[in-house]
Order: sequence, then structure tokens, then C-alpha cells
Amino acid sequence: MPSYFEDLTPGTGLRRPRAAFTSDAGRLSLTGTWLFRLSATAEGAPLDFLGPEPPPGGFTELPVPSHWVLHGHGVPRYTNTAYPFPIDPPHVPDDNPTGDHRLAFDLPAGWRTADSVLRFEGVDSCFRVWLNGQCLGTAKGSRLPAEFDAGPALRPGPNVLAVRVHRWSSGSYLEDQDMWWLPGIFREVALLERPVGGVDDFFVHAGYDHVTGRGTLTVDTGAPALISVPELGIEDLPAGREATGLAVEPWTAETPRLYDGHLTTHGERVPLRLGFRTVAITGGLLTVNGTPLLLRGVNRHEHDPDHGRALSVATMRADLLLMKRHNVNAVRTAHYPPHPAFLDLCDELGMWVVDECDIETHGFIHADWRGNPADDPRWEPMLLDRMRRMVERDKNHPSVVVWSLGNESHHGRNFGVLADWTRSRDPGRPLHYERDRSYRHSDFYSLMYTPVDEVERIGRREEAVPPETADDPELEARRRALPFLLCEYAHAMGNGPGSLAAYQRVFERYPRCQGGFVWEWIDHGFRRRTADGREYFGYGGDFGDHPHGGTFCIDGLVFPDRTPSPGLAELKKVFQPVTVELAGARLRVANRHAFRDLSHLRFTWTLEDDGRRVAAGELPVPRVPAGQAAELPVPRLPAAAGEGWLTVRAELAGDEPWAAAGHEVAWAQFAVSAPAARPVGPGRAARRRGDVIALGAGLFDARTGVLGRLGPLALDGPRLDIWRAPTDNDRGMGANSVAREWHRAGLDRMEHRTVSVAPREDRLVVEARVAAAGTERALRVRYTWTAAGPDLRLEVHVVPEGPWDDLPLPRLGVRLTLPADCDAVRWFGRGPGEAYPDSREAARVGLFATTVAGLQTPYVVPQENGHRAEVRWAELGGPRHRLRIEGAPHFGLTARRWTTGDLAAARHPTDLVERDRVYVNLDLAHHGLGSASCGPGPLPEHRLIPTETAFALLFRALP
Ligand code: IPT
Repeated sequence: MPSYFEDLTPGTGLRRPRAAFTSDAGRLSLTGTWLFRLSATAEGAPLDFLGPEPPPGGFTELPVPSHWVLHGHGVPRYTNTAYPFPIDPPHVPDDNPTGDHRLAFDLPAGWRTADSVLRFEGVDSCFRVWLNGQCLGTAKGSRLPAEFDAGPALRPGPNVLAVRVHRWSSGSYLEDQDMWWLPGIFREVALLERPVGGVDDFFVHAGYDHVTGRGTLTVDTGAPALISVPELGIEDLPAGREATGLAVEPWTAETPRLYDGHLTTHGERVPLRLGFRTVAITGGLLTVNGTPLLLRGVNRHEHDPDHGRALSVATMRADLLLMKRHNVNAVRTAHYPPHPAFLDLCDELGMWVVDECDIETHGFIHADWRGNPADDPRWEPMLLDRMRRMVERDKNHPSVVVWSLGNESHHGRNFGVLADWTRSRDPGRPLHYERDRSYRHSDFYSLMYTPVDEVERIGRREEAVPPETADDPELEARRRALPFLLCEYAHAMGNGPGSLAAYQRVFERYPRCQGGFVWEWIDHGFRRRTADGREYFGYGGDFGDHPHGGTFCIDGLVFPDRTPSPGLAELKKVFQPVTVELAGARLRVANRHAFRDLSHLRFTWTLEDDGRRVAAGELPVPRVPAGQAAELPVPRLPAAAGEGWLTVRAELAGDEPWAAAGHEVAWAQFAVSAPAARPVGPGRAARRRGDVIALGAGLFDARTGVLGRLGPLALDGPRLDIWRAPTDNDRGMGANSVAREWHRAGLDRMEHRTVSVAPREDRLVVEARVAAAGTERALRVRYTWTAAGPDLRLEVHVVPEGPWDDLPLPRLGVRLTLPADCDAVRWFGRGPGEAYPDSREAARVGLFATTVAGLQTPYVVPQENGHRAEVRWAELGGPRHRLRIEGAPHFGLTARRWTTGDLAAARHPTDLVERDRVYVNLDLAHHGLGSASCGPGPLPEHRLIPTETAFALLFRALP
């Protein structure tokens, strides 16, 4: 017998979906401490908690909103595509954790109406509700509001609200997003007064005509109402009547101008926040107010490391502030409508939003899409209900410019139903759906994780015809005329993503490419502690959850606690809305905003000589309009004695709602003078004395040729090293795994065989062959040491031997160890953060200092990190020893208190235990990062293919 949690209805007793709004009518928040009881099955506990009598034993306190699994009742479960239950639609297993929730509340005195409404903003995944023992109905659709008529059951004074929530339901088949399964009443619950003659719903149409520069306003309501916008001189405009010729400043994400107004009926007054803008697809481009957009976007899931999807408004604001400060201008609400307050904040702070419906049936991929709800008419009501609830709730937000029908649900007839309904209900916004590759229900050509060269072909409209439209020229012509979005790209899992700059160059070059959304904003990790109290972030499997998707939920630009990762720093640089180029004796400042001129920015310059500031000033940049550029003379610079760098910065001239004056928006750097070349002095003789060879300040092992002492400093190495702890992107996905090839080739276990150690009159020459057990590939290496004064100079010459084909190396460099007290690090090179070949835009050339600990990036899943690029020189030292290393000209620097093997074996940062040495890598090169954890690997130019190579380093022990 089908029950409400397994049937194909969206719910029972639900009111018609409508806009989210506040008003002067009463609102009683029902958030706070409720009583809670968990049972193992849907009907495992009696309905003994509905009435006014005290509930039976077994209830404990639980905050609402919350997910009960984050409060000690069961565990969160993470899966990517696979359903955590058998594919048996619409059924769910008998084991169906069910949470009974109960709240006793008092109706405030003077509560005005019997027509009250009980509103739930989000309950995961299915629930039944009773008020004073009377059943009001049932609902599904976790990330969507549900309203019930509460009037007939409501009583003056004390009332009892009871809610039974099931973890699994037929609705769960539509909610297979790549995220934690988190049951519960996780958004607010409130009782709303519905005054007689009140406002039931309204639809604001606030347009802007960029040709006339005038706005229009119509507010549609079901019943008579009057609209006032005092700032625009609109007073008592009847609902349904259009006001035209309004002298408005338009709303854009760059200039989020809102006008306060109100809507009144004789029973209710609703505040309005109006943003005037017109969204259109014209000439194959997404435009707002006539201007094409370039979306610099991120995919945002709702996640908090302690509260899951029960986010505070402060956290939502924190997300938006972080995004704005990192030059992000667009959010795809992956993959469900966000908390409504998030959209209020987007209106206020300025963000282009693709609002996505709570629909994903991804797990049917494991049944070759047999039974996919998207193509089954029986599921149409449930799917359409979700689209309606989203569109009705969010339709009045100027920030929402695109509706997305859902994610990763293959294709099917029901999407046609959703698209038709949405187009007729809201012709003012285009639709997005990616997975139906005919794009018949989408106003965008949209893909995920497409390689850069393919995006470039799309930009030129030279992409191959997809099979889905091959037989339908009309449909293919329509598809080819659509604007292009990458609804997901640059998988930000672990260290990475690489190639952000390469994508951006293509987006900026081809108008058809209107940008994209990096996958994804935040790592979905949950805060945990080791037995001895050290904090870390858990992922799939850490809770005994099984089956699970492991670390695949740790793929964000910010760590679970919203600490920006190096990937976000890179994104900020690549997304910067102002670029500065040096063209001869002139600086070219280009404004890449779509709407805003540059008058809100203050430009300054500094000149650094070998990293030390020697001059600075303001740069008088004119008011460059959006999309235009200006040229100005390079400031008069004093001559630099060493390596001179001119840095130009654009910072906020005044406070913005999202950052304070002085916040850096963009920067650029130009080399203006090169360092003087260093003469190489005459070499000294290398002399053997028993087991050691002495050369200048160095003492070498006579058998292996390895440097063991430099002046007072005990070290071990440098020796060739090509291994790095694989990144998530090295590990890749499925067959696309360079790390697997590396392991197969034994690159993680290369051994040295010393071929010869030859002390000469002016040098020491050590030859070795470096290879892995059981393989024939090798690297022949010659270390040539020369000494001049206190300096030892090393030249490393590498020749690959055997069939390397196109197997890239993880890195190419040398490794040495230093005493543990060599903890302070200074360097002149790129910094302050880590950088890799295809993620180095954010690192500027300068003089930096930190500690060995400060060099580490604590990725939630330990992996290669912390590499400082293009280092000219570095000093590592402590109270007793100091080592200076110079490049010829540059090297990459990594230093840690654990080995590469330790790093590769750790599952959490808390697994890493400091050893009694500092492990230092000095690299000529690294393999790029790419984003092969879901997408393409590094671009060809960033693959580290072994060839004959030489590089040099200089070592000096400092007092
Ligand atoms: C894509 C999903 O849409 C997204 O939710 C996430 O799972 C991402 O992958 C990987 O982290 S789907 C994938 C098959 C391209």
C-alpha cells in the first residue's frame, strides 16, 4: 500500500506556491528548541506526540532548524551519484530514519486571523504535519517552501505542532545531488497571519529600457492592491497597471540599485525592494539592460562545517562578501534553490544568479537511465511542482536572471513540461538546462568540464554537431545560435584548479562564451576532532557511512570553514575586472566591467628594487567607461640597481557594501630592470680525505658523492627528486589518472645508483642513474659541484633514458634535508602564496618571509602543496644555522617537516607528524595541476615531459 512518503504526489494539503515576502501582518517564528525522537523506520514509533498531553519518554531536545544527524542522532551520509538505497522507484527501504519533532507554543494575544498559514522553508526529505492533533498535510521537495492552512486547527493560547520527517521518500529520487544526505527541518518554520483582504501573492515586473534610459513597473496581484515608490514619485499605482517613463538607475550586479516601495491592500502592507532591469537574449547573447554579460561565476552549495545546510544569514552574507571580494559576479545555486535570504542578499550586494531547481536524478545513470523520472509521465506532477515552487518563491528577485531546470537528470519529456510552464509564467527570464544535449528546453548551449580548446571552437561556432541534433537541422540551427555557458568547469578539488587563466582568455576573446561557474564554492567537510582534541574536517566514510563518495565532496575554492584556498586567490586574479598592460612607455588600463566606470577605484604604483620598495605614487586614471580602455604614461621611475618591478594596484576609493575602502580589486606587475649577471669565479680543487671529499665549504660522501656538510650546517642532499604527493587532480577520475601511470612506472620509488664520483682540480663530478625497481626507464644525472669563496655551485644535468614516451614527471628538481631548527624562511620570488605552472597568476614577485609551517596549505585531504615559484633566492634558518640558496635564475621551493611519502599517505592533516628534519625541495619544474579530478588534465604546455635538461643552484651557509 503506497504511503505518502512513497507515492508520486508532491504532498497533500499544500497551499498554492507564491512569492516569499514579509509584511506588516503577524509572523510567529517557530524556530528554537523542539522535542525530538528518532526511530529506525517510517512507522517505527506510534503517533503519540501529537496532542497537548506531555509527550512520552524518548524525546530529547533538538534545535530547529537543524539536521538531526549533526546532533548525535545517526550519521550524515555522503554519496556522489549513487543513490544510498536500491534503485526501486518510488520505493525506499524499510530502514528509513524518521524524526518526530514537537513544539508547544503559545499563540500571542491579539493574533488577528483565523486564516493563518504554517510555512516551512525547507524540510528534508518528506514530512507530515499536525497542529493540535489535526493533520494539515504532507510535503516533499526538500529545498522548497511548503505552506499549510493552519487556521481551523489553531487555538488561542497553547498549541502543539508535531512534524514527522522521513529521511528517505520518493522525493529522494529527485534529490541525488552530489552532497551529504542531511535529513531534518533545516530551514525556518513560521506561523503567518493572513489578514482578511491581505496580499496572497504578487509578481513584480520592473524593466529597464537601455535605449530610452527609462524604467517601467507593473506589479501583478490576484486582488486589488496599490503600489507606492516614493523615490520615483509613484503613489498608489493600481496593481496590474503599468507605470512607464520612470527615471530610474538600473539594477545590475555591479550597481545593485534598489528602490524601496510598498504594496498595500486594505488588509496588509508589504515592503518592496525593486531593481529595474531587463534580461534578454539578443543576437545570440545573454544581455541585461542591453549589455552582454560575462559571468565570472561559482557553483554554490549551502554548506556549513557544523550545521550542514542549516546556514545562518551571517554565513550567507559571509559567502557573498567573500565572493564579491574575489571578483566573483555570478552564482549558480547548485543544485537547488538556496535559502530565500541568500537571494535578498544577492539583490542587495549585487550578484547574477542562476536559480536552479531541486531536481537531480543522477543515480539512474547506474541503471542506464532506465526508469529516469525525467522521462516518466507519472513523475510529471512532482517535477512540475518543484519548478513552480521555485519560480513562484523567487520571481521577484532582480538578481535572479536565469532559471535552471535542474542538474544531471539526463533528458526526458518532463523537462519540456517544466520549460513550457516556466516560459508562460515568466517570459522575462531565459532557461538553462545542460544535460539534454539537444538544448530544446534551454536558452543556453551549456556544458561541463569542457577542455579549453573545445571552448575556443565553440566561441568560433565551429563545434561539431552533437548527435542529439544531427538529424534535426532546425534544432541544430537553434542550438548553434545559443549563447554558451560552462555551467561547471575548473574542478577545484584539492590543489587546483589549473588553467583558470586559459579559460578566461577564451571567455574574454569570444562573445558567444559568456563565462561559466567554477565547480565549486566550498569543501563540504564536517568539523571533527581527533581523540586528543585536534580539529580536522571529515568527508565521506569518516562517519562509518557506507557506501560513500569519499573525498569527492572536498572540491571547493574555500575550505569548509571558509578559509580561502589558493585556488580562490588565483580565481580573484583571473576574474579581475580591470587589467593593466605595459605597452611601450604607456600603461593601458582596460575596464572589464559591463556597466560600471572606474571612478570607484584608486590606482597606485610602487617600484621595488630586489623586493625593496624604492618609489611609489598615485596613478591618475580617468573615468574609463565600462568596456573601454585608457592609456597613460608610465610614471617616471628612478633607476633600480637590481631586479626592478613596477606594481600597479586598483583599490576601492571608498567603502562599498561588500568591502572597505582600500580593498584591492586588481593588480599587475611589470619587470622594469633585470638583475646584474653574477660572474662565475675560478673553481677550486676537490680533494679526497678518507671517506669524504672536501670542496670549498662542502664535505661530500666519497662513495655516493652526496653533500653532508656545508660549513657548520649538517645536510643531506641535494639529490635528484621527481616525486610529489599526488594531488586530487593527479589522481584524476577513472582512467584519466596520471598518478596511476606514475605509480605504475614506479616514480614514487626511484632509487639512486652512483655511477662515479670524480674529484677534479676545479670541480667534483658525480654521476648517477635514477630508476625504479623492475623498470627500464631511468634518468641519468650528472651533478657538477664547483666552489667559489663560501659558495658551492651545483649544476644538475639530466638525460632521460629508455621509453618515457609521453609520461610526464611529477616534478624535476633536487631534495635535501636540513636540521629541524631551520624554521624561518625568507625568499625573493613569487608569493606570498603557493603557485604551480598553470595556477600562478595570483603570486606576485616580491620579498616574503614566513615559517616552514607557514609554507603549508592545509588541504582537507593532504597532497602536494606549498610550492613557491620562481624563487631567485631563499634563506632557511634558525638560531644556529642558515642556508642561502640562489637560483640561476629561478627555482621552485618547498619545505616541510615531513616527507613526500608521509604527505601522500596522510588521510587528514592531523595524520602528519613532524619529523626531526626539514625536507626541502628545489625544483626546476612541476607538472601542471589541471582539473582531471573531474575534467581535463593540464594543458600540453604544462605537462612536464622529460627531456635533456640542465639547471643550477648556489648554496651558502650563512653565519
Ligand atoms: C558534476 C555534477 O553536476 C556536480 O554536482 C558535481 O558532482 C561535479 O560533477 C563533480 O564534483 S557531474 C559530472 C558527471 C561531470
